[in-house]
Amino acid sequence: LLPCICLCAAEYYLVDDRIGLGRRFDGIGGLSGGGATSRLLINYNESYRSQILDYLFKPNFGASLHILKVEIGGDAQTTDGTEPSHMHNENDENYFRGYEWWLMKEAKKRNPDIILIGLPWAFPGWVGQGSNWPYTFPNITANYVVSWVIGAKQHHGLDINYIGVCSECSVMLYLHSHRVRICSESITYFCSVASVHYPGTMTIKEAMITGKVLWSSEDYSTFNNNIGAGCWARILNQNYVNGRMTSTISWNLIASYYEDLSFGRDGLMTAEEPWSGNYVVESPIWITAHTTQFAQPGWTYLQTVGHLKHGGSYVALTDGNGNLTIIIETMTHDHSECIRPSLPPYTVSPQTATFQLKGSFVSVALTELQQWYSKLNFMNKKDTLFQNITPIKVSNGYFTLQLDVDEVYTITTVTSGHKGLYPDPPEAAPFPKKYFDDFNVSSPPFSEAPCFADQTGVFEYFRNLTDPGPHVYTLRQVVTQRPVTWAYDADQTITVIGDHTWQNLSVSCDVYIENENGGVFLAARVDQGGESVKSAMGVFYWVFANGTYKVTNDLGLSGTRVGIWHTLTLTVKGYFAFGMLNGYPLWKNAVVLQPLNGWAAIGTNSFEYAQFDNFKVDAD
Ligand code: 147
Ligand code: CA
Repeated sequence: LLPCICLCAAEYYLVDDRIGLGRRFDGIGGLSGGGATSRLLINYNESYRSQILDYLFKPNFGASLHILKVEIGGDAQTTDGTEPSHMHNENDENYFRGYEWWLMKEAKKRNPDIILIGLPWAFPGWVGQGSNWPYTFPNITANYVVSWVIGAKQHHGLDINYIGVCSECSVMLYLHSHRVRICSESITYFCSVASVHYPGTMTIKEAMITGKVLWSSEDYSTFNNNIGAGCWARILNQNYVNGRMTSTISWNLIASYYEDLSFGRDGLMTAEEPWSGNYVVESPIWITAHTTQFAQPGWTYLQTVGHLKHGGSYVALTDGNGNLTIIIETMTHDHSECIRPSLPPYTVSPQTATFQLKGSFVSVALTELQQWYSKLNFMNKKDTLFQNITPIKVSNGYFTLQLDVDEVYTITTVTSGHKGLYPDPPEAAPFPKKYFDDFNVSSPPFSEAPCFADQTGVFEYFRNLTDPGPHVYTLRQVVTQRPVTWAYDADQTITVIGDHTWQNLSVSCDVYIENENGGVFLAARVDQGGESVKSAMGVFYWVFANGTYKVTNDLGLSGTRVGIWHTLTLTVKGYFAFGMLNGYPLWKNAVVLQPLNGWAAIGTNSFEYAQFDNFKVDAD
């Protein structure tokens, strides 16, 4: 034994493969969707957009993720917005909507080995054939999901590695157990993989006993500051140590949605300002790198993994060809709580840990190991994030670490680790106060117009071939039936844009009602979206096909007609609002006591077709 000269507690840990190995490591991933969590990412200019993608997916650069899981859009609100379906209607098929195809291709470009997973959260209404149930007609649902997988291959050359095969099960569980049952019951089956959501590092006994491959296929969902990083570091290790889960996937991949929507900034990094180009490589990215850059799917955990005597945990993995990676975390309770489930109390204190390599890892040639180090600070001190520090000396198979609290160490034979760095992106800046979009794009790269974040319904670029001229290129709401979903969608469609702090502004838009009994609105100070879009307040200026209009404070309540274009203008200033129709005042001095701020928005009275053009904002 080595002499122990320090006064602090010193403990020994074995890293040994003589007793056989543990489970296969299946990788670390991020989840785009569930829903619309990558909405703003696509609107970044190059080269910021590529830089962000490199921080996420490029091997030996940043998070270097092994897995990308995406939502199969279902035209429905699934947390931070709606994602478009590849089949809005029974006879419709289009594999160029939304941004998940693009994201998968960008991920593949950077890492051809990345594992792709698709899972639906919700379905277009027709899939339920009148019921709010995706498996009243299981064949329809199955065909719908299979079409997506085939479309991925045919139109994008993408091989989807895993799909929610029992999508009915997952959907049933989403519908029934969402936020209601305890986490251990929310199980989805991916082929031969049993996956749990937010398991709190614990697993169900049955999964341990049967030896079934077990994943935490949705986890994290924590604000991406250092506590979020602490949560992520702890669960990346302990999902295996405590739960024998061999894959952990972060909801979400990247916080690329307006921060005032549900679960703002619960992503591994933040990119919520395409208009400024600002993005933030948050600490969870570097926590991810501690594992992803030094162990790949197909590596195997050793059986010698566990808890440290004075708090924290360690895992060890090998590629079976002599490579060894050990990841150690010492996250304290209060600095590593995740959003859910609650974390039972425990203590962590500074400690000395001596690791003894045994079995195939004792090699006379092995005199040092690469060392990557992070320390999360919580008192205005600078963090150390993923720093390549002096290799650690190994003598006779032993090495010793002085561990403080809230640290992560990777000790490894792998020498390809690298901390990627781009020049700082532009400074953060608010959404422009003056904004205009005429939607005149003849072959748009994405179906959505920049920065509009659909909260119910789907708003797409549209080419109106019957228009005599001024409104050929428009934005059209295309969901005409309530989707099969978790009931978060409003009864009206709505897409929001801008700055949630906007108070006094004028917003104007040409509108075209298509439905005989239809109506559309233009709104300001829309205070809520995401899961609470139904209860959004604001100033809503409605016009209807029968010529009536109204002004309401919420989504629930002119001379306008179906089939012709009108220009609506809504101005809110202090406690008053007024509205114009086709450039003439229609109503004025509507008193607005609250809300005092919020986004601008457009939408429709029901799930109905309608078009919008020349959207314009002028905010103070
Ligand atoms: C997840 C959703 O699947 C995501 O789309 C997103 O809404 C996320 C936000 O935290 O929540 O759903 C949950 C899954 C499991 C639990 C709660 C929410 N749970 O175990 O309590
Ligand atoms: Ca236009």
